[in-house]
Formats: sequence, structure tokens, C-alpha cells
Amino acid sequence: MPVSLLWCCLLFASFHCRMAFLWIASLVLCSLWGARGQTERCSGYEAINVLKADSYLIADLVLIGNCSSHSSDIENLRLLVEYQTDADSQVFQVQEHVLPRPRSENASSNSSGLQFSFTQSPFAFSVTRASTGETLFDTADTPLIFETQYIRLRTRLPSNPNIYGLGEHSDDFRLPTWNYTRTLWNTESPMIPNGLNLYGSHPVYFDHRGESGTHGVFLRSSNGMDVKLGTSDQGQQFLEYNVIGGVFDFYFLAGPTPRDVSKQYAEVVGLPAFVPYWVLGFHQCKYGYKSIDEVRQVVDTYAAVGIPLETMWGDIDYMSDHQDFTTDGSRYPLEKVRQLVQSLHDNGQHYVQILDPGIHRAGGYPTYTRGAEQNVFLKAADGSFYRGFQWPGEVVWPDWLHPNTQEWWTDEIRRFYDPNSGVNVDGLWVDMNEASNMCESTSCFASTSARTWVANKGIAVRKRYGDPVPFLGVPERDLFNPLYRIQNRWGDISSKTLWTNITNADGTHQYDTHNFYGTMMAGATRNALLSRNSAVRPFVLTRSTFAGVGRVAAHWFGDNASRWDHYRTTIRQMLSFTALHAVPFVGSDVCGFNENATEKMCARWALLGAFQPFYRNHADITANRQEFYLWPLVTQAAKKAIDTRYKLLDYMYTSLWKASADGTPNASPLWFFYPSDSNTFGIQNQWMLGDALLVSPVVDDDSQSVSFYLPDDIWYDFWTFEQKAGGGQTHRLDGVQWDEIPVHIRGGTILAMRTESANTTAQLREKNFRIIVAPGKDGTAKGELYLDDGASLDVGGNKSEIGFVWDGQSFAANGTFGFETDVKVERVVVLGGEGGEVVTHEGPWGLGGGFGFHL
Ligand SMILES: *[C@@H]1O[C@H](CO)[C@@H](O)[C@H](O)[C@H]1NC(C)=O
Ligand SMILES: *[C@@H]1O[C@H](CO)[C@@H](O)[C@H](O)[C@H]1NC(C)=O
Ligand SMILES: *[C@@H]1O[C@H](CO)[C@@H](O)[C@H](O)[C@H]1NC(C)=O
Ligand SMILES: *[C@@H]1O[C@H](CO)[C@@H](O)[C@H](O)[C@H]1NC(C)=O
Ligand SMILES: *[C@@H]1O[C@H](CO)[C@@H](O)[C@H](O)[C@H]1NC(C)=O
Ligand SMILES: *[C@@H]1O[C@H](CO)[C@@H](O)[C@H](O)[C@H]1NC(C)=O
Ligand SMILES: *[C@@H]1O[C@H](CO)[C@@H](O)[C@H](O)[C@H]1NC(C)=O
Ligand SMILES: *[C@@H]1O[C@H](CO)[C@@H](O)[C@H](O)[C@H]1NC(C)=O
Ligand SMILES: *[C@@H]1O[C@H](CO)[C@@H](O)[C@H](O)[C@H]1NC(C)=O
Ligand SMILES: CC(=O)N[C@H]1CO[C@H](CO)[C@@H](O)[C@@H]1O
Repeated sequence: MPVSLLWCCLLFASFHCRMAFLWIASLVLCSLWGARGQTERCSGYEAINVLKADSYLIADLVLIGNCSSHSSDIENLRLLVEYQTDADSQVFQVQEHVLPRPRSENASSNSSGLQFSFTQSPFAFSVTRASTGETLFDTADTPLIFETQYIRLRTRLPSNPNIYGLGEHSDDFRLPTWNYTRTLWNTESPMIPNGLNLYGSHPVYFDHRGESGTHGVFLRSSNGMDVKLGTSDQGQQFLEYNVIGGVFDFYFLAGPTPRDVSKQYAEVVGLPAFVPYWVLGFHQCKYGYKSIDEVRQVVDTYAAVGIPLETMWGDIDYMSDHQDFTTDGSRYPLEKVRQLVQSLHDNGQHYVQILDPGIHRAGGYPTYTRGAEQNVFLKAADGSFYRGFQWPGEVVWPDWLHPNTQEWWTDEIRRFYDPNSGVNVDGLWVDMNEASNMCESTSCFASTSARTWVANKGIAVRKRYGDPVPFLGVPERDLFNPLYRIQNRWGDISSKTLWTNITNADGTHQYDTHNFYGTMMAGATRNALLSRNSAVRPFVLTRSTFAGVGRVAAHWFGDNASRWDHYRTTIRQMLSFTALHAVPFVGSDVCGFNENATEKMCARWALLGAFQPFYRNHADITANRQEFYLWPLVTQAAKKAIDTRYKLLDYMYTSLWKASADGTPNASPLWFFYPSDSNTFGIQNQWMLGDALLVSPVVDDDSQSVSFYLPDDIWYDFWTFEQKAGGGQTHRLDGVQWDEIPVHIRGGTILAMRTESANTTAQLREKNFRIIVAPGKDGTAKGELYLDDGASLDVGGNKSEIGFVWDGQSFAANGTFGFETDVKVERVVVLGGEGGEVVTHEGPWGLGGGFGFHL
């Protein structure tokens, strides 16, 4: 019975292990649906027939004692430590086109920063850091369980470990390590509760060990899972994967610095897409704008009060009966929507609309009719379209794995968003794509029959299990009620979403692919926007995410509430995505989505959001209006926040460009910069924006005081340029006004800022620069500035990558200068002179080539 377990280990500084197995259909699985607790007698596998060479290792693994804890054991496995290898297998693996693997390179095991070793019986393995011999991953304490619907593997951790990641969650940034379960199962999650699964799944964690380094572990799996952190009876700290299918397909990321791990992870899941410049502007949205006139009023009021509004958004209000690709004839007549979009564009502003995956199942609705004709919707057992409940009522859902779906979706988008006859949007927003099904339980339309007209069109009932095809998933599993129940916040895995026993068009099942449904929708939407205009960078915002989603979309943190604790939560949610999950363009619903915002909270949030990548005010239909102009304090705070953000916009743009170029995080926790300072490991209310700015907002409810930590370094107050020795101490600031947010410049950096702000980002691009030099302890500093046209997908050589260097005596700007611009550097301001003096060197200097000066 040639059942094999496959491992791959490779990579430059990193180390990659892949475990898969080949399951042969003729191996009849005994139906041993054993009770829980039987895991104790199970003793895992023994490795035999070991064959070792420099670049690979092969062994057979045979089951020693039955586990059969939640499904049937796979009795014979093969271990193969090698470079990327393809093995036919029936066990589900994430499709290559959904999450491409990194290109394999023939690294020799001795050139890897990590070393793999194993014991034969019972089979266990460990990963060590080659340079220090430190053990990073060690499965020796518990036997490996490898069943058809339950795989388990536990690794030892040091005591009191610093573990981060495993999003999406709203828990502490540094994860609790006692009796803690992170469930990864994408779901509708109003109010983003703590301790429960939210909209996205990112099975990667960072293990930070201070001076001895940081490493990461990515499990390339889309199956539902509980990752448990706890302490065994013997007092051993562990992390344990409990997954309801698929394979163990691990990537070990060697670091050794935290930023190295971020970059290595981005290499594995794909570098994030670069965003157009305009998306860094300020956005306004509200569910509940009753008509297009109301929307226009909001746009006009922002202009009248002088708060720069870059982008107006359309939530589901614009639709007729909540149907995608329609406008409500009386409240949002198409002509008036077109006029609004045109006037926004005339002012250099932008417009984005929402789309949901639930397609109204209504005969006269062309989007549905065309989709049905092309057979793009998911099917129930009898071959009729699987039905559920969403905003429009009874809906069907696209099967993103069907070969016609992209074409149908692109066509719908190109029809409705035709610049000449439709709504000329600048970007799209995909929501409810977990997918959210408003059925409270699994019961809506449960008794599907093939009575629909769809069946009359001759749509064949899918052949469910035919000849074995690679990676479709082991047949005859219970895809509806697996015995191992992950701790999904809604109970059954099919609750409030699509039934997990649905077969996708490629033969896989929702059971295995659920977690990337939303990411596929986001990707299809990006492709559609590219087809509509292949010259510019598309912008897609998605609620549901999966590992690698940064390649196709931005993300907001979903339906939070107007509460102080959610204001604080945005910081750690942002850090998880930007620093750990390779999704740089993220933000919260500023001032909160659900419930009513208050003046002081909204003022603080306007400032907080301005220093986070995606900056959008958004409220629910049941919440009061919360546009920034509604309260005096908020107006004042927002004006200052946007003014400052816009001056810093090219700094933020440069950091987003770096993130898309090599995975460098654009926003990071303090420990990424001070990895040896253990005081920083648990900090989750401050963050580094790019390399130079430390943001330390007031976080307590209705407070004007803040305590913040400054690591041992030189810091400069961003607002006053006053120098502050950090000293590794907590500082307290009282009397922080409602339009103030403490920000510090880290010594050793150079910051390029526009000299003034503007009403739109298009106008901003005409403003000159002022360069701030903030010398570090050794008196030197460096920084960079990236410039291009802000929009083209392919800028070719029309870009400038400028490096700034200050050596204490002279300033130099060098690099490439392919972007033509009349914008100049007006002056260079050097901080930190004798007695805190600030010295200004007047230009101007053009940005067509290098420049500099000596003291
Ligand atoms: C596991 O249990 C099944 C059913 O009881 C039995 O047929 C099989 O031989 C057992 N395998 C091992 C390795 O003990
Ligand atoms: C890796 O090794 C395989 C097998 O020896 C070889 O075919 C392939 O070209 C090598 N790839 C690289 C990038 O060297
Ligand atoms: C790695 O091992 C191979 C073969 O054993 C040897 O030729 C090579 O020099 C080694 N490389 C390093 C960096 O030690
Ligand atoms: C562990 O957590 C679970 C779920 O939150 C809880 O029910 C249980 O009481 C906790 N166990 C202990 C020993 O605290
Ligand atoms: C920005 O808008 C304000 C308020 O509408 C207006 O007074 C000002 O002239 C505008 N600035 C520019 C540069 O257009
Ligand atoms: C999924 O399971 C439910 C409950 O057993 C059943 O009613 C339904 O027909 C199944 N659907 C598919 C597509 O197998
Ligand atoms: C929000 O305010 C409105 C009107 O002021 C009120 O009717 C509603 O109950 C408030 N909502 C909450 C959640 O407090
Ligand atoms: C770069 O700019 C030149 C001159 O403006 C233009 O001809 C060329 O098409 C641009 N290249 C790209 C890739 O946009
Ligand atoms: C960098 O720029 C300075 C000032 O223009 C110039 O003197 C120097 O030669 C440049 N260095 C390099 C490496 O290009
Ligand atoms: C309970 C709750 O607030 N649910 C909200 C979930 O999110 C949608 C929009 O995405 C709101 O319309 C719901 O009211």
C-alpha cells in the first residue's frame, strides 16, 4: 500500500518542510469513529527504511498503535525531506493556483539556516537553528496523529514564550499561552469578540526569543483548525495543531530578525500588491445613506468645512433590493450616481462601491440569469443551485473554482462599471465573503429539490466521487459533522456559512476550501478590475482573508463598534496584518461601525486612523451619523490629522512600496526594532509607522493622559522636534488635547515630508518636500523616498528610488531618478544640534538627480 508522507526542506536562509501523503482509494478505512480520549493509547509512527543524502531524506512511516481518535488513521506514510516535489495524493492540499508555492531552489541542507533531524520510533522531528543549535520546533512529546479528518502535531515551546500571529483575532498581540485556543475558520463576526474566530485565517506564528532571534512557522493549510497554546501536565509549554483535514505542509522561516521573518513569510505566500497613491487619502462611508442626494450632501459638507475628502463609498444602500450590479431607481437613480461620480472625478476625488457574493435568486435578475446559464453557482446534492439567505433574500453563491466564474464576474463588473454608461468606480469593496449566510442554523432551504428552472436547463448532477484525482480530499469523509469539532464561534462548521459538504467545480469541497472563499472573490474582483483597465493598479478591499490575500486586496477589520476598547484593538489588529500576515494596507472603521460614536472618542479615532494605512470613517445603518464635521472637537482633530497624514503621505507610500517590493512591514511593533528589549515584547498600544515614526496614542477611555514607552535610543518629538533620550523608560504625558496624538521620530532616520497639505492627493503631488534629518546616537541618519506617477501598474523606469544619507557633516541624496517631476526639495532640516538646535539648510534642489551639501 504505497501510502507516503512527504516532506520538503529547502530555501535560502529559511527552511521549508512539506508533509503530504498519498492515500490509495483501495485502502478501505475501517470505520473506527472512536470516542475522544483514545488518543492516549496511540503511539504514533515509526520511521523505517531511512535513506539519507545531502539534499534529501526518505523514510517510510508505519503506524505503531491505533489513534483513530476522530476518524480513521492513515496506516502507512512516507517521509521525504527534499526539495519541492509533486506527489499524487487524494488528501486535500490548497490548490497551487489559489496559493502558489515559492519557486524551489536546490539548497543544500548544510547551507540552510535551520537543520532538520528526527527520531525513528516513535517518529518525531525537530528543527534547530544551525548557528546556535537552539531547538525551535520539537514534536517529541506527543505522537503524530494522521487521520482522514483529524491531524495533530504538537511542538514544545520555551516557557513564557513570545508568540504572535495566527490571525485573524482581536486578542492580545502577544498571544496568551495558557489554556488558549485560536480557531481558524472564517466567519461573520459582528462586534469582533475576543477569543473567537473572526473573518480571516492566517496559520502563521512568530516565535520571538529576544537576543537569540525570531523565527516563524507557516502551516500551508486552509482546513479548519484549533491551534492550542498551553502547558502539559509535565509543565512543558506547547503549541498544538488540531486540524480537520489536509496535510502538514510547513514552512519554517529562519529569521533571525523579526523583519527577516516578515520578509520570508511574504516570499512564501506572495508579495503584497502595491496600492495606488489615492487610496492613502481619507475615505468616508456609511451604511444608511438613504439617497444619492444625501451622499452628495456629505461630499459637499466635507468641502464646505474644509476637511479633505478623497473618496466617497457606497455601501449596500445604492442597490435595488440589495442586488449586486443594480442601482435603486428612486433613491439612487443611475444618472444621478453617474453625475456624482463625474463631479468627484472632476475634483480629483474617488468613488468605491460594495459587492456581496450572495446573488439574488430571482428569474428576472440578469446577473443571476447569466450566472445560471454559465453554471457558475455552487450546487446542492441534487445538482440544483445551493441556496441560502443574504441581504437580497434567497441567494445563490458563485463557485470561484468553476472555470466560467471569472469570466462571468468580469463581465458583470465590466457591464455595470462601464465608464461610459455605468458607475465609473475607482475601486471595489467585497463584503460578506466568508461567505456569510444569514441562516441562523444550517436549516434554511434545507430540503432543496431539483424543481428549479436551472435543472430544466440540463445542469447535470455532479458526479461526486469518481476516479481518484489528486488532492481532492479523501473520499467518504463526514464533511458536515466531523467528529473533531473545532471551536467555531457558531458551533457547527456549516453554521452561518455555506454547507461544508458542497462540492466545488474542481471536485474539492467547501470543507477544505472554506477558508479561502473570500480571498478567491477578492482575487476574481481584482482580475475583473484589471480587465476593465489594465493600465492602473486595482484597488480591492475585502472583509474575509486567507494567507496570501495581500497579493490581491486590502482589508479592514470588519464590523467593530464605537467603543474605546475597539479603538485600542485596531492597533494590534493592524500590527498582526502588517507585520505578521503580509497584508500592508489595512485599517479599522474609524469612529466605530456599530453603535453610536461620541465626540471625544471620534476625535481620538480620527487621529489614530490617520497614522494607520487605510483611513476610512464608516458606520452602520443603526448607528448615528459620525462624519468628521458633526462635532467641533472632531472637526478640529480631523483637520489636523489629515493635514499631518498628507504631509507624510509619501513617507507612507514609500513604506507601502517597500512592503510590496520585499515584504518589509510598513507598520511594526516596537520589538521589531528593539528585539533585545524585553519591555517591548508585550506592547500593543504603540507602533512604528515605517522606520522613523513611533505613534503612542492616548488609549484610555475619555482620557487626556498617556503612558508610553521609549526604548533606549534618541527620540525627537514629531511636533516640536524636541530631543528626548528614550532611556528604556515609560513616559507619562498629561493634558493631551483632543486634537493631539504623541508621535516621536526615531533617531537615525530621515523623513521626506510635503511642505504643505492639500484638499486631494492629486493636489498634494504638486507640493514640494521638506526633509527632516533625525540623527541617531552615532550622529548619522538615513532614509528613503520612492516616487512614481502613483497609478500605473507598470511604471517601467519612470520611478525614483532615492536614498538619503547624513553622516554628521554632510547630506547626500542618491539613487535612481527616473520619475520626471517639477517638485523640489525646498529645505533640509537637521535636528539634534548642540543644545537641541534645529538647523535649516535652504534649497531648493530638483528631484531629477542626486544632490547634497557639506557643513
Ligand atoms: C487498528 O485497528 C483496526 C481495527 O480495530 C485493526 O484492524 C488494525 O489492525 C489496527 N492497527 C494497528 C496498527 O494496531
Ligand atoms: C534542482 O535539482 C533538480 C534535480 O537535480 C534539477 O533538475 C533542477 O534544475 C535544479 N534546480 C535548480 C534551480 O538548480
Ligand atoms: C555542504 O555539503 C556538501 C556535500 O556534503 C559540500 O560539498 C559543501 O561544501 C557543503 N557546504 C557547506 C557550506 O558546508
Ligand atoms: C480553559 O478554557 C476553557 C474555554 O475557555 C474553559 O472552559 C476552561 O475552564 C479553562 N480551563 C481552565 C483550567 O481554566
Ligand atoms: C481646499 O478647500 C478649501 C475649502 O473648500 C478651499 O477654501 C481651498 O481653497 C482649497 N484649497 C485648494 C488648494 O484648492
Ligand atoms: C449535506 O449534508 C446535509 C445534511 O446531511 C444534506 O441534507 C445535504 O444534502 C448534503 N449536501 C451535499 C451537497 O452533499
Ligand atoms: C444611538 O442613538 C440613537 C438616537 O440618538 C438612539 O435611538 C439609539 O438607541 C442609540 N444606539 C445605541 C446602540 O445606543
Ligand atoms: C515612461 O515615461 C516616458 C516619457 O514620459 C513614456 O514615454 C513611457 O511610456 C513611460 N513608460 C512607462 C512604462 O510608463
Ligand atoms: C551621492 O550624492 C552626492 C551629492 O550629489 C555626490 O557627491 C556623490 O558622488 C553621490 N554618491 C554616489 C555613490 O553616487
Ligand atoms: C450585529 C451586527 O452589527 N451586524 C452587522 C454586521 O455587518 C453588517 C454589515 O457588514 C451590518 O449590516 C450588520 O448589522
